[in-house]
Amino acid sequence: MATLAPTQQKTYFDFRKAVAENRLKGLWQTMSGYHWLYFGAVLTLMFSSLAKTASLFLLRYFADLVSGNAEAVEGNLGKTFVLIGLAFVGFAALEGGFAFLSGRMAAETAEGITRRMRNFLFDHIQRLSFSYHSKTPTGDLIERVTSDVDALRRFFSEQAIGVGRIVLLFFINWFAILSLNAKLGWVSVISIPPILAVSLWFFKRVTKAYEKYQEQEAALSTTLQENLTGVRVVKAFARQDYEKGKFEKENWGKFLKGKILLFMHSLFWPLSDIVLGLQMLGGFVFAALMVINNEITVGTYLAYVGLVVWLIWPIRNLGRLIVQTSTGMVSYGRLVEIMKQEREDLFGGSVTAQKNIIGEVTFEDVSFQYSDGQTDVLKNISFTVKPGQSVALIGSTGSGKTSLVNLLPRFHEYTGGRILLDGVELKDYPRAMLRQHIGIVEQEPFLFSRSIRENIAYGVGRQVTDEEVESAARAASIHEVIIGFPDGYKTLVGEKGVTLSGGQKQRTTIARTILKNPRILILDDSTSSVDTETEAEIRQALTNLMQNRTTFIIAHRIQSVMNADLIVVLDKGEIIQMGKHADLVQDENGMYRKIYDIQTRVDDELEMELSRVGSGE
Ligand code: TTP
Ligand code: MG
Repeated sequence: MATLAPTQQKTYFDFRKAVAENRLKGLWQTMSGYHWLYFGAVLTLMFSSLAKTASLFLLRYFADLVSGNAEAVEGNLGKTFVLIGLAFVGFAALEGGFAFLSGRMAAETAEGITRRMRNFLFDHIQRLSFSYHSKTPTGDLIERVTSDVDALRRFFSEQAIGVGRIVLLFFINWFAILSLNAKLGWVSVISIPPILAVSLWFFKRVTKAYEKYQEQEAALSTTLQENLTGVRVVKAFARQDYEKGKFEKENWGKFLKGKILLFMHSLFWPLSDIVLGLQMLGGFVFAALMVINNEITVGTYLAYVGLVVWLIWPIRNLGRLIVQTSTGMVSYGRLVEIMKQEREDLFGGSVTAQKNIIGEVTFEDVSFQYSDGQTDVLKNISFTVKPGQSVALIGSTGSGKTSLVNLLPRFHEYTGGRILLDGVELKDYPRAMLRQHIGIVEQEPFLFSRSIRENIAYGVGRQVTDEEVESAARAASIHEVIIGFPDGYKTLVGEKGVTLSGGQKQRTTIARTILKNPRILILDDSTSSVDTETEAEIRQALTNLMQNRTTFIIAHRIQSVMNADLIVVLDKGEIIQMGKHADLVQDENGMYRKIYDIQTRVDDELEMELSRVGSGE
């Protein structure tokens, strides 16, 4: 008995813990484990800024020395000059060195957090429910995991650290100016409160605009992704122009929303630059007047000029940063939306892995409705399959056959009645356990862009030998096709490798299911895309496979279902007939008989046609 515990389950930091209502708080929690590194980045940044400020004080001393307002060290002017020169070089080295360290640590923080987040999101997304995936566009998800995570990375590497830098630079330099002269200190910050207020107001507007922009970008990438996925349909229906128009429309939308953003920026920056420029100029004039009035020395003036540049710089950038931060916040919000999604519970359920699954399946008055649906797609379904027996589902398209079998592995939860497996309700089985024991050959076969061997061995979850893979392929009558390829089982499937036909794909997925060796087998239209000869071969393979397994067969051809132990005829989600082939064909007015008649007639005509061609008539 295989164990349920996932063997290589790696645990990532659970970002679902970091989805506080307050985005700032959530971001702080998102940094969990990186707080110290981030602190280190801020600290080294502070040292770097201090070195810069110190060099400006050195400049002040130098100017005062030259203008006779300060004393030389030990009265020795030459020695003092040498010392000043050395100190300048030293401060510059410290400033650069610490700035480098700070940048490294910030990048490390940002890359670390976002790498962890991408891993988490990938894992999280594949654990979300079927219904979530069926209603969420793939392009939108891709956009979030790539572009939004990247916006967040920029936030951590540039903006989060930028806030630290700006606050530090501002206060260090402001205190330095205050220590030079208190009056100068206050004059140089007059314009800051209004600038801050305008920045905050602007921040709110830009956040909204950026949210719209990002949504539009997601719409654009969904359009692109759908177009690429459905490229065959587009070409077959010659709808390139229509698709082009659709893409252009979304692209135009993105252009407009981008323009709004740009316009807001182009309004704000010049305005704030003018105000800050005036502020700086006013400060210079004010300080110059103080020099003339002998209130401060020339050295102090020079130091002030240097310091004020580094006081204005952070203010100027604070506005920019506040705005850029809004993009990080929006992206964070978009990621939180995914993180908040409920995961499918794979391991919850009272049945333990030790339980032996025999394979008796009972439907008791089961009804089912899709979570986003309006009506029941299954109604009053009741029947029992004994262990090892086969039940065939037949019925017109859309009658609910696929929906019915998808309830067994709990892809969806039935909404009424009960389904019992070996007498225990399905809801008591952990989903992972059910899926381990149920093998499905899907209606639309899907192969990964990997080797054929990997595709066949996919569902087993253990090392398999070449012989095992081969015998599964033989049973699915695909072995001959595979060894016909130059690389045999190592042949890649998909974009970089061979393109398999629909029937070949289907048989490969049958081989995959044979190798998995499940207790319960679901064959959803498994012979739909193959010719009659191959169909017969596959049917033989499937008959071997079905032995001693409870099997659900969905098929359109009577020949595929007539040997089943129980045939269920579905119509609009309800069972309209049920029984064995021999009994069902007796009912002249039944749907089964109608299908039977049509198919035998078509088959007979086909046979006659073929024999006529064969005999050269
Ligand atoms: P299916 O169960 O897919 O019908 P089917 O398998 O019998 O049809 P086919 O032979 O073509 O494979 O669908 C039953 C109904 O459920 C149909 O009206 C569409 C609806 N439906 C949803 O509403 N949401 C879904 O996700 C699916 C798959 C179907
Ligand atoms: Mg179907």
